[in-house]
Amino acid sequence: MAYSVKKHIQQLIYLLKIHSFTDVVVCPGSRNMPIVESMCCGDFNVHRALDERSAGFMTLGLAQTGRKVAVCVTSGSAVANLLPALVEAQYQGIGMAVVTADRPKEMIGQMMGQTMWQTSALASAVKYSVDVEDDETADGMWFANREINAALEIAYAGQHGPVQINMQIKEPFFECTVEALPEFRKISLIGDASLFGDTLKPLWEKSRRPLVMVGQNDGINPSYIDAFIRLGAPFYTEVLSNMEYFASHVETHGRACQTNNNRIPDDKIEKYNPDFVIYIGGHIVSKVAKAAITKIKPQTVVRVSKSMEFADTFKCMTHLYVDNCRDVACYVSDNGWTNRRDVACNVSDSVFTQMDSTKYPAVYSEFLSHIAPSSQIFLANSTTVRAIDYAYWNMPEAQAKRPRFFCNRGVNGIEGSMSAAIGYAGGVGNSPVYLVIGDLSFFYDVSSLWSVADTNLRILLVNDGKGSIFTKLAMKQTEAVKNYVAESHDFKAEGICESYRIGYKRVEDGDIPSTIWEWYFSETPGARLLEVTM
Ligand SMILES: Cc1ncc(C[n+]2csc(CCOP(=O)(O)OP(=O)(O)O)c2C)c(N)n1
Repeated sequence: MAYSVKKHIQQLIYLLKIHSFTDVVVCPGSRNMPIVESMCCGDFNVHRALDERSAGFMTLGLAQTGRKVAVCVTSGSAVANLLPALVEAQYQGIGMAVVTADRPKEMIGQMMGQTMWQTSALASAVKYSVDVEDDETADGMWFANREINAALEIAYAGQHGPVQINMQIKEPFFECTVEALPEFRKISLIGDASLFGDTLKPLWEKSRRPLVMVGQNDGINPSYIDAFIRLGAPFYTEVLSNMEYFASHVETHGRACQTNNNRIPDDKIEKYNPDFVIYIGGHIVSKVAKAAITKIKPQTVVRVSKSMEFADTFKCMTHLYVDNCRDVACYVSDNGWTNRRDVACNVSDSVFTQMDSTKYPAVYSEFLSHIAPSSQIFLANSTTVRAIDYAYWNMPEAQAKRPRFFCNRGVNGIEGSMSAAIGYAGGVGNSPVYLVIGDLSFFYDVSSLWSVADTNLRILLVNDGKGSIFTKLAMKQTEAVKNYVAESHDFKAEGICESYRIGYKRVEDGDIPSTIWEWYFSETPGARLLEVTM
């Protein structure tokens, strides 16, 4: 007996073992044969059943003895026969892994034997379901690893319940000749207090170059930030991390939130070469920062998240910690994690260099130099959020003003940036709200201006006559790209502003007179738009 040659089956068996599954219940079949044979040499207690309905209930009974159990069935109606036991397990809160063998998805509905849509068949009864393709490319293996890890952890998180792992298996699939399983990555879902408790402390103590990365922050539990500051590690932050703005919350724990003097810029992460990364918050905008961590593959990568989604942004997460919104700052001092300010001070001096002031048009840094303290600034996606981020980190005076940044960064759409800013402006009454936006994002969302008249929204429209991001990517600049991808145009916003009764002025970048900025920032309430063309 030996393991299947199929890599996704090897991953499945390895991960079942490393997630402490001790028992498997197996049913007869052809498509699931390589899984069953691999399970038989995987050091599990193997139980057999003929009828899948009964196998489901046997699994439930075994699970009630406190063991972690998987059931494995072949494709087709075999899968549907598990449903009664899964519904029972769901309502009793009993965890288990349901492994269903399947044909590749292009075969479903093609009059092939024993095929049907197997994940939708069980969808109502499982907590989580993953459809693993028989794909041995790096991306295919990453997907299988991440998703099998997720399923096996989610089954036992919160209210326990069944999870489905649907294994698509291409022909030929009977070859089982692998004597020893290779190792695969384990991702652990860590619970309450383990973040600063026994699980990670030894890894932290061993680490030589820790790094805390903060993504979009619109409600990170501030006590985490306080805890990380106390730990003294360097930070990677962006404007959307809003660290300076949220300083006041953190100060309640007795220290100012200043991470900017301890910040590693994205292009220096590779040189710093972190071995322990904590990633908290939403999206990180910088592709350079993300690619650096993916390349380095630090030994420990902890994602602190509000959801149980296995967001493996860097493809090397080792622990997922779900924040349950408690005050955690005390854990750090109580559990005596070593402060790593030693590393922090050394690296930040050696990696900091002046930024290239010509990388983006001057309008972005000019805008930041004029803002009032605590300004509320909405950024559109694409170039805008990157350019403002770049300018901000080169401007200590802007950081000191502690602005708050917003951006539709959940899925990066360009369609509602202005709508969101108008909604916010409508909610805060007379205080000015700022929106920096590119031309496609602006023209896309013009209908939102219907409601702008009652607000004090100040729009800075950077109109470069195209989706300029597409001229910076590695795509060939053909006529088709120019017209239908970058959507080149020569439209201006003047007529639109007249229709919606928005104060309007237009200037060329590089020569924005101070009187124009005075007009744009003036305290007289009312919506206005400054269009900067280039
Ligand atoms: C709803 C939606 N459609 C399409 C896209 C793809 N997209 C990303 S950036 C971009 C161009 C944005 O152009 P603009 O707002 O002028 O910003 P620039 O990069 O030129 O500063 C497009 C179309 C998207 N993100 N969201």
